[in-house]
Amino acid sequence: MYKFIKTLFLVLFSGLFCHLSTAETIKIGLAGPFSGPYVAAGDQQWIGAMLAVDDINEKGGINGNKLMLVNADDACNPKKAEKIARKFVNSKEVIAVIGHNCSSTTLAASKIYGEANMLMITPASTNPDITEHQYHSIFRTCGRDDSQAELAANFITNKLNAKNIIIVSDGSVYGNGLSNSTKKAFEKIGTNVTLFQGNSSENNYPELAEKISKLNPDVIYFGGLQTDAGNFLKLLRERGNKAIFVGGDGIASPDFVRAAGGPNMVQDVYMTFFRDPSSIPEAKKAIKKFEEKRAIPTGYTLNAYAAVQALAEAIKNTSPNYSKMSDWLHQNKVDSIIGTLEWNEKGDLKEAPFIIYKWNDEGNYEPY
Ligand code: ABU
Repeated sequence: MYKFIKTLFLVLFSGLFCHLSTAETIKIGLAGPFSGPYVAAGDQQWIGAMLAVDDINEKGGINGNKLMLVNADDACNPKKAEKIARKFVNSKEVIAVIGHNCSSTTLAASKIYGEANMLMITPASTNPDITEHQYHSIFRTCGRDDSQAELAANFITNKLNAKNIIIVSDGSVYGNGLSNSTKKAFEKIGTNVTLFQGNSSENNYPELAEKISKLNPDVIYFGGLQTDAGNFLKLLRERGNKAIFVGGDGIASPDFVRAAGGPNMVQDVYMTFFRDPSSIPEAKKAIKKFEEKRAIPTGYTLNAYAAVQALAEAIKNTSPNYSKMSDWLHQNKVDSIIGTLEWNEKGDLKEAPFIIYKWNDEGNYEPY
């Protein structure tokens, strides 16, 4: 069913690409995991960017020129991401890049784009190091893990009143970064963590689920991506473990619910994620358009749309000029469907609040 909806969505949008001649197009790289275990995250980015491009082109494009996406699949693999970045930089085929998606790939590729001063905007990668390198041309339309870690630690301590807390990482760059940030955030507020299972590149999840269940925690904080999180939650629940499960933005995908075994398995699950933009009129319109195309804009779909909007403004206001686009984004605000975007000198959004969400019995998440 999911594959059918995805195919239908791509077919509905495919007209966009057929009508463009090379002379009229401005090509934008779109890099993310379009195959492999993290494809659901890549799909969010893909459909968000596609709808934005479609909407801009429908209104006549930018200064009369149409936009076109050039997709590159990194499969959430840093080596592949580096190869893509080198190709984009050397070929000059694209003017800028939306992506990558996994923090591991964005971190690897951003060094190449950064050295070449090629504009890259990630809609989903939250690892702080990506912007701590302070490359002038690297931006995000999402928040950072140190920020969501603080929110999670405060929520678990003060709202859930948890006393027995366990932190688990999935071993990814994102998961290790987030679980370390969350551990630090607990330390900062004086909350004890019973067990920190972080920084491993491989977990034996069944063994870990046994071990953790015996410790009878109030809360298990999982720093990691949707599929590992879902698989691990399933193992816990199958062992009768009823601990509250808290994750970061990496679980904001229906794939988390699928991996966990369905909506009945995601009860008592909370998540930190980017603030809900659905009350913003432009976001409402976009959400309606997605729904008309039978696509639900989960996770970072709208942030990917916003990344294209930011890029479009930079193109429009610099003619476009390859190196001036980054200057322009550092110096100006952009009205987007997720709110007004304004960046600091690192390329981080000045305002990127996370809020707490809870998963409901239909397997969807909603603001808590
Ligand atoms: N921010 C969560 C998903 C992507 C990543 O940062 O790896």
